[in-house]
Amino acid sequence: MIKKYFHYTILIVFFLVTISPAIATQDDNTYYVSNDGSDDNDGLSPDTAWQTIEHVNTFRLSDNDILLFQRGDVFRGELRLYKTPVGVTIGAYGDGDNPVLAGSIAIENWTKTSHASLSDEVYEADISSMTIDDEQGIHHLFVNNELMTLARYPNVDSPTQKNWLDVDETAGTNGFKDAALATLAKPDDYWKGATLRIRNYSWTYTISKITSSTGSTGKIQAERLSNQLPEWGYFLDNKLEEIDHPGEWFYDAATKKVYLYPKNTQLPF
Ligand SMILES: [Ca+2]
Ligand SMILES: [Ca+2]
Repeated sequence: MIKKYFHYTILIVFFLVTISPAIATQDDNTYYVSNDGSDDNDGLSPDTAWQTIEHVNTFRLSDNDILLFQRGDVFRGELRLYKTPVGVTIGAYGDGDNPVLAGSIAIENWTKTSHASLSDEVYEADISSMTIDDEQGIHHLFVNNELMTLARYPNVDSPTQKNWLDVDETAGTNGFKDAALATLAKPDDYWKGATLRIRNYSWTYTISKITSSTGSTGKIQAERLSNQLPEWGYFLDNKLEEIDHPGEWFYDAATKKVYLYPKNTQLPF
């Protein structure tokens, strides 16, 4: 069972509201939004504040209106402002820390995973009822504001090579080989669909989807690569079966499940 106070959050967009001076002219309306408000209110005073960004999005503001979020509160969702109206000011009211507009979704329905390939330390959550853009997927997973690590190899605490592997030899266009992968003895195409993150110039990294892999030779083929030369560093992530270390996570878009291996400090569930 997940205790209610224990929140997991997927962060897609995260920013603080920039505080702007709220100077009203005669015809402007000022609207208030507060966690303690209600979307049935008129929003026109702190005592009759709206509650949610979702409601703000359904309301058509007029030119030069002012929209104020209560300090100390966190608002979830995406604030959508259009080209019209113009001159809308967004700011804050009340005391305390500046309000946070977190473009994120809280996941609370975690259970121990039943996935046969994963450690029983791993938890999973079905998010099929949530609206996730399949193209975008999930960019980041936070647990109590701590950024988690997309399931990867080598793990972040690997002692050698500072958690990176290095290319042994270039293998044609978009490919390379590494004996360190061959020693893993993974089946062919084990890494297909995972993500390669490789440093291939002094000033750039390339992030590319893996199109095939060969277990016996440690060959990786990716969608687009250049300069994948010996000794350049890389690691592989976005692979479900690589959740084997606390802090790692993965989102399976096909089954709409998020998997997480929580850190000890993030228990209890
Ligand atoms: Ca190597
Ligand atoms: Ca791992």
